[in-house]
Amino acid sequence: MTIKPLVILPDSQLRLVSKPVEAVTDEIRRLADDMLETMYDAPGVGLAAIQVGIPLRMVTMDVSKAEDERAPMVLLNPEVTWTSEEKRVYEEGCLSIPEYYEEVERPDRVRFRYMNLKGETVEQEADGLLATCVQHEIDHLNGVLFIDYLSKLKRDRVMTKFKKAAKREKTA
Ligand code: K1U
Ligand code: ZN
Repeated sequence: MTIKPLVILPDSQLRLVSKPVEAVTDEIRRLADDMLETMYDAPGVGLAAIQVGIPLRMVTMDVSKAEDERAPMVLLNPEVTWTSEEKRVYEEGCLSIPEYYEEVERPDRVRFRYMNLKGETVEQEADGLLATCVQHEIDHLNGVLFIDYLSKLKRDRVMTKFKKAAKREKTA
C-alpha cells in the first residue's frame, strides 16, 4: 500500500469530470488500498480518486468515530438517488484545500447507489456526517468543490490564498 501525494487547489485536475470504473480489476483493488491508506494518513473521512490524480469515479470513506474500529468503504461509480427536502449545515473541510473550513448547507439525508469491490450494486440511506461526506465526494467526481457553495467573495479569497501559496512553492 502506498500513500499518494494529494492534488491541492488550484490544480485544474480538481475540475475534471471523472470517468466511470468499467470493471473491478487488480489495479482498482490496489488503488482502493492506496486511497484508504492516503485518507487515513491525511487524516480524512473521505477521498475521491481525482484527489490523488486519478480521474475515475471512485471514492473511499470512513466516518466511524472510534479510531480502533475502522469501517472503510469503497464506492465505485456512486450516485445520489434521492435527497431529503430538509437541509443541514455542516462545517466542511477538504484534503485538497488544507486547513480551510466553512459551513455548507446540503440535503440532510440522501440515498445513494454504488458498486462495491465485489462488483455488487449496493443502495443505502445516510444521514449525519455520512450524508454530508458522500455528497462532498460525489461532487469531487463531477469537478465540484465545497467552496463552490460559498459566496463569490469567500471563494475568490480562498482561491487567491492557494494560488499565492502555489506560486511561492514553485519559486522556493
Ligand atoms: O474529500 C475530502 O477532501 C475529504 C474531506 C471529507 C469531508 C469532511 C467533512 C465534511 C465533508 C467532507 C475530509 O475528510 S476533511 C478532514 C476531516 O473532516 C476530518 C479529519 C480528521 C478527522 C475527522 C474529520
Ligand atoms: Zn474534498
